[in-house]
Amino acid sequence: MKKFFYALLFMALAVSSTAGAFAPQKAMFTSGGVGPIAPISPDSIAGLSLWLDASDSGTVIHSGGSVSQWNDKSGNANNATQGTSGNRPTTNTRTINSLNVIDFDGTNDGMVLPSALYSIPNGQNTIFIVNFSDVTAAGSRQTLTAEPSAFNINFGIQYGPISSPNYLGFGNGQIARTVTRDTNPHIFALRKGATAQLYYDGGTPTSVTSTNSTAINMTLGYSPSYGDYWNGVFAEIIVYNFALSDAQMNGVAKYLENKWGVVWNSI
Ligand SMILES: [Ca+2]
Ligand SMILES: [Ca+2]
Repeated sequence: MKKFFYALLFMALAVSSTAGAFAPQKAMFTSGGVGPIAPISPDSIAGLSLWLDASDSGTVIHSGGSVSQWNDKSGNANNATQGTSGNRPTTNTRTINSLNVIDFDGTNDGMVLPSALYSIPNGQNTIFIVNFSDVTAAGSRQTLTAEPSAFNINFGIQYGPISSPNYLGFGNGQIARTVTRDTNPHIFALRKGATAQLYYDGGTPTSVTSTNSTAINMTLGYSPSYGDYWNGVFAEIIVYNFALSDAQMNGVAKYLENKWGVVWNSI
């Protein structure tokens, strides 16, 4: 009987070690080991700090399509808001994969996130952003942004030229990678542990040593110091307060892939 117990224990340990350092998701066992990646719902992983989902109409508060508040589904009520009517993005006019997205005009549209999130850049975190850019020309555009001080962006993902190439950037040039701009929706992701890794539709990241600092602001679609207004749409934004495992990254990305018809190359 004892032998049988140890055999079971060994099997359980073997299964959990192949699934990575974090608790495996239930759905991961449905493939029977190595196989297709199962989607992971964002809120099934502890440490979810922000979850904005444009396809969930109950979370988008608007008047005539003008969005004053985009409610956080993480359970933390970290809702994005915009008090000035001319600066509000638009809902119910555009879609990705037949699902509603929020349209930012590239001129003055942006949303503000609450101070409860300001500590997130001061440690480990993971960000996913499903978006579509209307512009392929040069010009820096902000997705999710935070500043530790004015004119010093330390968190989030920029899209634009740092000098001449198009790039995805994290921080003030802390990560800059050349990407080919196109007319497809994409998944931008950042995983910040001991190193900060920037992903463009998954695959091989661009990495730098992480630095930490508390933010004085956090915004969606623009930088309070620089402007850099996003011209295009946001579909979904997910932020965790720790660095996800590879398996967790791939699982959350699979959820986004299935939903929005975007592509994620497994990491
Ligand atoms: Ca506007
Ligand atoms: Ca536009």
